[in-house]
Amino acid sequence: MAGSPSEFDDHIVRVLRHRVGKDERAAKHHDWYNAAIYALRDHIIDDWIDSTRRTYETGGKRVYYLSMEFLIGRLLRDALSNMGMTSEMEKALAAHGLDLAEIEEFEPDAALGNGGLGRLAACFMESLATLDIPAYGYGIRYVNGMFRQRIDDGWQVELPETWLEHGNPWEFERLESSYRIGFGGEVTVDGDIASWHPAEQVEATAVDTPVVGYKAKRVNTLRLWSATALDPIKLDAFNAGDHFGALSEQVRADSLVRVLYPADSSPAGQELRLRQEYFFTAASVQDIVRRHMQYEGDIRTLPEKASIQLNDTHPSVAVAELMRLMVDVHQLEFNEAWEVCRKTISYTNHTLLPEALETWPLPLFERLLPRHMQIIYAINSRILREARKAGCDDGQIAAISLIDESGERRVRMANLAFVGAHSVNGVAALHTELMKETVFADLHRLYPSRINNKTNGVTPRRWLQQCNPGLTKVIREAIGDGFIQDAQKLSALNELATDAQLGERIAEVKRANKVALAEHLKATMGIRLNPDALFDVQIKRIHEYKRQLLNLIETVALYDQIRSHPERDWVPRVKIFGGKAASSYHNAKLVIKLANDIARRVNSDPSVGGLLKVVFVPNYNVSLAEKIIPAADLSEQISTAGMEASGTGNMKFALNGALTIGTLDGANVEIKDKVGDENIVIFGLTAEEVAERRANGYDPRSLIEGSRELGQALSMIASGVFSPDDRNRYAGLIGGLYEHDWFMCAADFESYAEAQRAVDARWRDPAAWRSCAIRNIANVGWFSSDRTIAEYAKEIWKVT
Ligand code: B1N
Repeated sequence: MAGSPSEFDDHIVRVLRHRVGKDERAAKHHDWYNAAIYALRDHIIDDWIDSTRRTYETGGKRVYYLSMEFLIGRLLRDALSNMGMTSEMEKALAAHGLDLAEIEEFEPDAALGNGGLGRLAACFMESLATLDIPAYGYGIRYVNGMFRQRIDDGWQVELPETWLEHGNPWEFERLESSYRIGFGGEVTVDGDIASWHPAEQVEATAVDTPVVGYKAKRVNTLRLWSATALDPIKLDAFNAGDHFGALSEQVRADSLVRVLYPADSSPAGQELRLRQEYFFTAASVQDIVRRHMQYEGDIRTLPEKASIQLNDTHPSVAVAELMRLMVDVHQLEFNEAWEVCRKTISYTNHTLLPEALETWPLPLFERLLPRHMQIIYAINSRILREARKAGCDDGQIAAISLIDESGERRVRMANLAFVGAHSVNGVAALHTELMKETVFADLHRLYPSRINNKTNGVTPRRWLQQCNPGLTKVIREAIGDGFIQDAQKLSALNELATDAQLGERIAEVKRANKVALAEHLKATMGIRLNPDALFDVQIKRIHEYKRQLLNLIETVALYDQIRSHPERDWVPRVKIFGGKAASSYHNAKLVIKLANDIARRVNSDPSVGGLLKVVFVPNYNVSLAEKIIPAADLSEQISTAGMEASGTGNMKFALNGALTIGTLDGANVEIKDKVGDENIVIFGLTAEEVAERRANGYDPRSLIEGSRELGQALSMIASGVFSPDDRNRYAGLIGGLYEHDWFMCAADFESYAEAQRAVDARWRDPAAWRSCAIRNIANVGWFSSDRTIAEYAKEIWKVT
């Protein structure tokens, strides 16, 4: 209570004084923010040290999650909530006239990731701690994470995000955990011992962040590497007057951890990216091996004590680095080392888009990592011999090879990860089946038991309890709070699916969340939204395969219909879009401009009378997702079937009571199985049908010409109705649909539009809509990342 300072309040005030250096009267909000985190951190540290000690004492196996991205977002609410200290903090701050929600807004998002892959890594870290599994996340401490998106006149502009500007109260630099990372140079051989003499070296230093599990059962470590030059300033050069040259090594080191490549589901391709990948992977593998040798003293027992999970191919050079350490440093015989390597490493694939599979030009790889190149050749000759023995023909051998010989020779990182791992998993059932049939077909024939499925999940703590306290309260009152720890307990709601009172309470919470979002968008964008309209949301990276364009075309068709038939009983809709485009992705950026052009026209057209509003929310990130998802009525998951490996936003929306309109793609297929056909709106071609159409000649032009609604919407866009200032702006984008339409917008349009009208019909029956929302919440508990991680633990890592 205000006025009777609790122990925690005293603690915060002490911290404010002694660590932040302010007294209560002088302290600004930002000082209180720091003090609050430092004070909370003190509690976390005790649990952290306990967890670490427990792992050492029990000598258990540790899981190492290597990921180029960790999209963790803000940590304060998450840590408070999992520590069970939220209300204590609220009271302590209130005693000083401060509001926790307001203080929370001072925390920048740790946006060390692009999208789903990075956010998955963050959910996994939370679930690992919650399940009491000793685990380390390993990645890069990017100084500039994901860029900030500004919308200027409808166009995306990228600005650097300086999340570390005011320091980071969550992190601990570990100077004692530093490793030298080499690049270039040459390899010498003495007897049968090879040694690599790099031409350049930088130092990788660990920076640790605690990851708190639910009820603080365990606190694990997220270890991110920063880079420094071995010789930060060359004094002789400096004294000789070469002031820039004297600092050049530090500049080179800085560049390694400067930026996150803003490419999602596409390869970055530059030398700096390969350097980043090797930098963090080598530091992590050396750290793992050092820890193992310190406690076990024998590298051959590594698989009993360590499981290394590769999050996509970005860290797949780990296979060669681990082999190098075992063979060159610990002098294991190659075959024995290969056994150890395979038993330790496992690999997750996140995309089958052919353009997204990482390969590196062989000359570049060899110049940067000459010893690793030799090791890769040695692995390749073993694998190809095995393949010959198994009866593979030349075509199959070429597909299995770690070197792509079809053009300029390139190293295939996915093949390297596949052969170096004992487990290769996909992220949803459909995706895993497609892995076996397409990209990995030949490797799968050679190693038929290696591919397995681990359908993605999301943490119910962040994506229900913390982002939607209103809904959490209603559910708790209905079925108790066991669902926070075991999300499958949400199924108890099934019995209440037609309970009018519960339906009403959930609808009230949804409305309150919509009002809160509308207020936020009013304050940040100046737009006015009707909270009683259907909030229809598509938030995710902008990518042609995700088909924001299909949604926009349908929006235009709807706009046209409303204008022509204003007397009809239209369901008022708010179309919400958000997402970033890779800076070099022309069409994705054009889609953002189109969304904004359509919004400007539609929102100012009096003839639609507020029945339709279009909003493009700038700078979509984790914190915005936490505000938008609880306010959504309809979740757009409309990728071309076969192209979205899983999706995880789809799970978050359903968990918050939104209905899904979606294709049979990625995890949508499994969501449909769990919630039931009646509680999801499915449309469009199946993955099989898409493949078949592509194979047998697909003619979008005749389809477009055969559909009045589609043809009209397209010609409105193409002819400049939404871009009077530049009538040709969209001619190329729309023209492409007539010519090839690789993503099958034309093929799916009719079915999508029809599905949208079915959504309208359902919306008109509030009782039916509410029970459908309840059934979604009740049946998506399986998509908890706790379930996913439990499967990895049991079937891949063999940890309990
Ligand atoms: O990984 C997510 C999935 O839910 C999504 O369907 C999938 O698109 C996403 C290169 C990627 N796949 N590939 C990437 C990210 C960054 C990069 O540089 C590829 N992201 C995904 C989680 O499984």
